[in-house]
Amino acid sequence: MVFKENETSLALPLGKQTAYLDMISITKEVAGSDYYDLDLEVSWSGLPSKTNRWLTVYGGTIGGETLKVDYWDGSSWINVIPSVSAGWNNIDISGILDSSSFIIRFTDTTSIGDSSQNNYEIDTVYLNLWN
Ligand SMILES: [Ca+2]
Ligand SMILES: [Ca+2]
Repeated sequence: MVFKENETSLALPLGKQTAYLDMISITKEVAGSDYYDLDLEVSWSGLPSKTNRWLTVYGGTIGGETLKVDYWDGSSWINVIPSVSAGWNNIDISGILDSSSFIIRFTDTTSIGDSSQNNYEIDTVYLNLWN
């Protein structure tokens, strides 16, 4: 998308021939259809109230692009795992989980312009709750 401002001129005293030309080009870049973006949500409901609350993610082969986990605090997404690694990822969410439901999402780090597809293996995701 290109916007171009029209040529403008300014009336000057007799004998002077000066024209002012302005052209502004604004280019809006739109991502093509060949970019890769991950946004996978997982939710729990009917959770019991327990003293200890942990989120566990077991990763298999993790692609080169960083995989993150965010949780939903009721109004926005807050990061809880900055970079999921292969093997066990155990996160204490005792100070986060305070209701009977919990929603997380897996996201990658680059969406617009990412033409390189990555694969992630997540073997299990669970909440460990106990007193
Ligand atoms: Ca991506
Ligand atoms: Ca990628």
